[in-house]
Amino acid sequence: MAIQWYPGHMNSARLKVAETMASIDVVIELLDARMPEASTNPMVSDLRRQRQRPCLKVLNKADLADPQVTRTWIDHYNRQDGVRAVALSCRKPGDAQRLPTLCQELAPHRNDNVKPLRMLIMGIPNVGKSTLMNVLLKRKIAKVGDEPAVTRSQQTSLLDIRHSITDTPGLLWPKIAHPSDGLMLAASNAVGRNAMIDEEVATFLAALLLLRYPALLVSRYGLPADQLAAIDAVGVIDRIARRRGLRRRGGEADLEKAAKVLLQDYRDGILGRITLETPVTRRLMLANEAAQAATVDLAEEEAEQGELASAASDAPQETSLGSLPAASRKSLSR
Ligand SMILES: Nc1nc2c(ncn2[C@@H]2O[C@H](COP(=O)(O)OP(=O)(O)OP(=O)(O)O)[C@@H](O)[C@H]2O)c(=O)[nH]1
Ligand SMILES: [Mg+2]
Repeated sequence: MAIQWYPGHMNSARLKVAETMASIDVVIELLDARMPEASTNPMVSDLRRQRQRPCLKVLNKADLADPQVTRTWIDHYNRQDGVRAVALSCRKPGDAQRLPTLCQELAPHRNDNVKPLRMLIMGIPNVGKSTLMNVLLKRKIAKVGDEPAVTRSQQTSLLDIRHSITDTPGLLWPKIAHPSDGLMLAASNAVGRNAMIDEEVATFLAALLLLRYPALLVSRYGLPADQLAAIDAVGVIDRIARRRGLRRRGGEADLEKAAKVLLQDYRDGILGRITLETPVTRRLMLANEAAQAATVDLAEEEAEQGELASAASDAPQETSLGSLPAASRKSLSR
């Protein structure tokens, strides 16, 4: 089931941001360094392009992400025309202090006491926007918390006489196009609890970790390194349940509790530094989805032609692919 979460307050927040966009100079688009593209809200570029506002992409929570992959992402973005990207961790306050200078470079005309530089922080829920605001201001003015939708309204403060900064509520978008993006967002705690099923998200995460970070599963949960090929994602969760003694009343493994353990360990960085997507896996995912969509289109076209042909003919014994019911053809062509 595709994950979607767009509660009413996000729609009001989007309208408010559209209004504020008229009176700011630079957007700081906060992305999650563990999944930069999955955490890219398409509404951010739509909103800022309507007002032609420049944007600094900031890959936050870099302390939790795989440093080698973060470098690849930064190179990837900085090769794109008109894009400037940096990685940082709000856990290292010094990191954030270079942002005003970087933003200033994107809006050189706003550089004096009469025209202070006005920065707007945007991004998905729980990515660290309010934390960044507090770090830049060097005092706690915005409420933060490790759950999505903590901030419910915009808040603007002066950094100094030359810079102002606005924090905004986290925004997702009405239809998350790629199912794996929804799962990555949910795994990283950007989606409300009622919009996801922990076991489903943890199974997705376990499959990804088996593929890309098996050594971290071995060291944290004692998975047998020499038998990993025989363990699947559900097997990982089952193993966590047994190792932690998580059992239901009847004695069987409590997979629901084990799923929560895996998700929390990943979110807290206890498993190690993990990035869920790279520029290469992203390209492959998009190519796979396009190929699947093309197969379905082709099958539907064939179905239509088959129906036309059979309507035009009285021959009862037609056996081509086109004569099968659409649903069977879809599963055959996959
Ligand atoms: N490890 C790590 N945690 C961070 C970082 N930045 C923020 N956090 C944590 O992420 C959680 C969410 O932070 P917030 O600042 O409330 O996130 P937000 O984007 O304002 O969230 P909403 O207001 O819900 O949209 C908090 O637990 C922060 O401590 C970071 O760079 N590294
Ligand atoms: Mg916030």
